Amino acid sequence: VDDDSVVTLLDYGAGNVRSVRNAIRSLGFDIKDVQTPEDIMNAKRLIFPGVGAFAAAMDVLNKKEMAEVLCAYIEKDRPFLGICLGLQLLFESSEENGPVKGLGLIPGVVGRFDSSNGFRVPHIGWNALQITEDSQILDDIGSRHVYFVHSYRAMPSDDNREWISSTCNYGENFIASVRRGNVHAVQFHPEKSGDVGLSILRRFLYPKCEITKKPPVQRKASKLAKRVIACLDVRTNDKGDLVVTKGDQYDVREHTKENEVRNLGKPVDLAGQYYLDGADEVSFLNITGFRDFPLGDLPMLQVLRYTSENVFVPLTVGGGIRDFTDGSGRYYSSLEVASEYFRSGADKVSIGSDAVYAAEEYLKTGVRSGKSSLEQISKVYGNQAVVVSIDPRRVYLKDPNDVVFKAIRVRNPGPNGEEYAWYQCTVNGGREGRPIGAYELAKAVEELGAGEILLNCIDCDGQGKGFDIDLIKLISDAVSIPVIASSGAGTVEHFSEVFLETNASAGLAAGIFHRKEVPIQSVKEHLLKTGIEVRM
Ligand code: 1PR
Repeated sequence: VDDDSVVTLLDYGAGNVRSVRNAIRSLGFDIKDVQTPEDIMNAKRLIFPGVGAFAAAMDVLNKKEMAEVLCAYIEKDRPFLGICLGLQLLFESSEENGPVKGLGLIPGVVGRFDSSNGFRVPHIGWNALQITEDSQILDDIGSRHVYFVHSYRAMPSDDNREWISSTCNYGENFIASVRRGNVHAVQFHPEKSGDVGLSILRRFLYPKCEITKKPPVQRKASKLAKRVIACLDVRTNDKGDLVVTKGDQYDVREHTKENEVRNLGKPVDLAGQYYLDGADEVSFLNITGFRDFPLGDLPMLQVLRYTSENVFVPLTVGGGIRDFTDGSGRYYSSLEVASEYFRSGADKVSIGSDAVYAAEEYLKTGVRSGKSSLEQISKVYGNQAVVVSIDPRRVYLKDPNDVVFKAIRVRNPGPNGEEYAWYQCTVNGGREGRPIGAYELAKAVEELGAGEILLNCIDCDGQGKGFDIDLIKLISDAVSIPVIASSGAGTVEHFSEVFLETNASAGLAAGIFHRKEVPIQSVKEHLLKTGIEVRM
């Protein structure tokens, strides 16, 4: 293979870099993996997509005797692109489980975002950048948004000013990218930032390429954009095909004589279409995962692999993440199940039923056992990689003191004029109610390590009458991690309503997108007109 079309990739095996590989390949390059320190020195161009925790990454670099070589490579001004942790490691040290010493090429300490000022940590989502004049790889992007997911950040100072090529504001101005000569590093994820991200990678790989688009005029202030997420509920139909389905209040069967599972399309095709339509994220929920073991469900892994080849925004997958013993007695931990999902292209996993059991146990004992799937996966892959999906059902009450769970006054009274309700969590796709409320669950899973909450509502699912604003307000005010509002979207106004009246970070919909009733672009245009920042 011609050296000119090869990218050397420093992947030390701590997580999923499949999407970086896919993005590089989509730009016409082959990949050579670093096996030895010499491979770094011989690289024509080196990409370092740091994943996992700072200390673990430094440990691997030191053990493999790559830290010194990497510093030498960078000091020689050879073409380098660090991504996310690949930027942070260039600094002197990090406070992540530390202080831990870094490569020390850039003055400064990497610290945690301060969540006390009302900004949710992790910082997940799309932001525009303030770009300095001399950014080179960012020359195409202007005020367009890029995708971040991180809890730690490096701050600008007089000592590192000459390195900074862009900053981003998230409660404070932090370093979004650095550049010196041929050395670049970005805190955000170009491989997950749609066509903008691909154009950044392209400019790194082809430094002499012309600017493809005239960047739009720089806006004054940019906030974290509200995300619009397309969700695909996936299951095998009675013919054995994996299909995208959609329920009414979780009932996915047609009410005809055949009683078939509703079939709204093919998962990979629809996901690809939603990416092109401007979805900020795509979620797959394997809705029968609670009874079918997902690693036996190879088509779902295949769906992720194929999707991640062409979809360059974050992918979440949920369903069946739990410990499991198969027919032959082989035991699989939930961590193995999640790892397989990550290896196949998922950026986040979503846990439903198993998180309910974990929260119940935690509230009963008051002890974080560390054994739940939620705790184990977030320990290894980080909080930002773990979503908890809540499937609550409204239970109306005359008197809020009738239950021990958090009950609230609801805007639409119940069938017998009840003015209050609590939101009972369910497991197994809504089939079984559990003795825990959505409020109690949300707070517990945040403490157990969830990085985000996907908040459904069985009563609203598939109804097209709008999100459950009471529930979403309750939960998004109760936790400091991002909350995705889900269930009930029927019009573009439902999205502005949920963002204006609650602290939700994202709005998710399924039915209206599958049935092509409301295009994603219309939702975004409406939000923009309403003064809500979105990625266009
Ligand atoms: O319990 O860890 O195996 O996870 C199972 C996952 O599958 C959970 O995330 C659960 O929400 C989901 N699930 C299980 N059964 C169903 C079902 O519909 N029968 N789907 C199901 C949940 C809800 C949303 C839906 C929104 C928006 N679907 O994902 O997409 O309500 O719909 P809309 O815009 O059409 O109103 P585990």
